[in-house]
Amino acid sequence: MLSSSRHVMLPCYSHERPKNTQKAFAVVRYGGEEATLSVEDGCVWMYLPGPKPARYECWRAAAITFGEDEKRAEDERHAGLDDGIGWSCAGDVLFAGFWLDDQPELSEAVKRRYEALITLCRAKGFGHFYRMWNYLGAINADNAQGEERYRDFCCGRSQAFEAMGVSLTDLPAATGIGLSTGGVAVYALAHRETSGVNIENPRQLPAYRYPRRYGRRSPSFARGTVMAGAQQTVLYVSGTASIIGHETVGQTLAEQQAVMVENIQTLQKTATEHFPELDSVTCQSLKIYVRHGKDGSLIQRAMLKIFGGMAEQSPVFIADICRKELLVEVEAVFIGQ
Ligand code: 3EB
Repeated sequence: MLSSSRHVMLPCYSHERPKNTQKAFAVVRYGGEEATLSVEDGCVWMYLPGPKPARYECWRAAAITFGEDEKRAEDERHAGLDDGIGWSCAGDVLFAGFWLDDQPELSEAVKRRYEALITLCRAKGFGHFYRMWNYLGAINADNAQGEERYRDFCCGRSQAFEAMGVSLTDLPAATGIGLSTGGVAVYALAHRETSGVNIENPRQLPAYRYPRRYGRRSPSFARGTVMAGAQQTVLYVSGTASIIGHETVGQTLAEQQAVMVENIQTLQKTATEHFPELDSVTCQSLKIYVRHGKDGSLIQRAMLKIFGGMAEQSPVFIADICRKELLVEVEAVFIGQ
């Protein structure tokens, strides 16, 4: 029987602008003043403003099932910029993202852009989202109505998923983090056939069930997604912070780090119940967000020691985090085989 190959996208980080983007679906740059979106030679370029030096995140496809139709992965990428959404796809994987200019209130505009993103991905044949990122300027500031911009954003995102018929248990893993300036940058990894298997952390309430005191609408994301293949299984861990149940725990960096690490480990352990191959994993990458730059190297050293992986693949970003009291948040990609 002909077995068909399956792919996912993986990030590769560099200080230098990636030279060979022949097979890249997207390059996201963090740092600098520019807030732009463009598509060139089949690759989406997204520039997010932030402290320098800049870091580049380059997205390429990796096979998790090596099928007899592997050449499909070598298919020419199709890419474009439609309705303000930059997209690039080949075979079974697609990257798509947009920039939303800053608005006095976010929810309505976020709802419309999210709906447009979901509509476009579905129209291209990639209706399954397995990982998303959300970057918001002034994330902890209040809007004109006195509502925190993160909560305002969460409302529009939640309404969009609901309107598009994405059920709470099918939400992708995600990150929601601040940007130094500007509106909202969103990008997504979508798949032709599967959005993977969602994993929740038994120590944490699912974010989509957070009580009303955290906002009109709960944050829409899963704690993690597993994309399983015959040869490799990838666990995408959402932005993870020092939250137990729905409450922030710990005031110091050390306390928050300990709870956060345990949350990531618990998520991996829970994923292992369904995917034993995740029992022993390689850390493909980490993205470390610290509220205060001075905490960066300490956290990075600790994370590399605990999770392994390469420093180059575990960049630190100085950013505001969606709860004012949170000092650190970490996301991860683990690979088991
Ligand atoms: C939390 O657990 C911390 O709004 O997309 C982590 C990951 C967080 C994603 C999002 C928010 C988001 O609630 C914050």
